[in-house]
Amino acid sequence: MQTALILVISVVLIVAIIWWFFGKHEQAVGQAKTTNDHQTATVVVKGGYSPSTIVLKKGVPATLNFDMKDSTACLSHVVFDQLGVDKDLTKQPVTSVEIPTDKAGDINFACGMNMFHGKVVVK
Ligand SMILES: [Cu+2]
Repeated sequence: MQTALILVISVVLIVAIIWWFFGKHEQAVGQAKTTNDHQTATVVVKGGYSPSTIVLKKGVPATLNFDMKDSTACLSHVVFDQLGVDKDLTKQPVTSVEIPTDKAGDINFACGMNMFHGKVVVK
């Protein structure tokens, strides 16, 4: 009887772990604030990017502010491969990145080790 109980608990744990790593978690989408024909959005960096998807309006100059709240080396840099941007976020509390919005599409960003990902959607 006890063996059966242990088996059940093990299966529940394994399923929970698999869900945690591979499950499709709800991802927050951030909208930019637009003032005087300029849009800004803030991404909080703490154990990942929050929100991890930011929607920007096409044709409106945009600034993405990375609010650094993480002290791990992993997230110390943010890299925009498509833009050729690699910023050190540890120099100041908030680091701004100018995002070109002249054409619609996705612009991906990641930590320096390519472990955490986020994207900017221009539309
Ligand atoms: Cu990393």
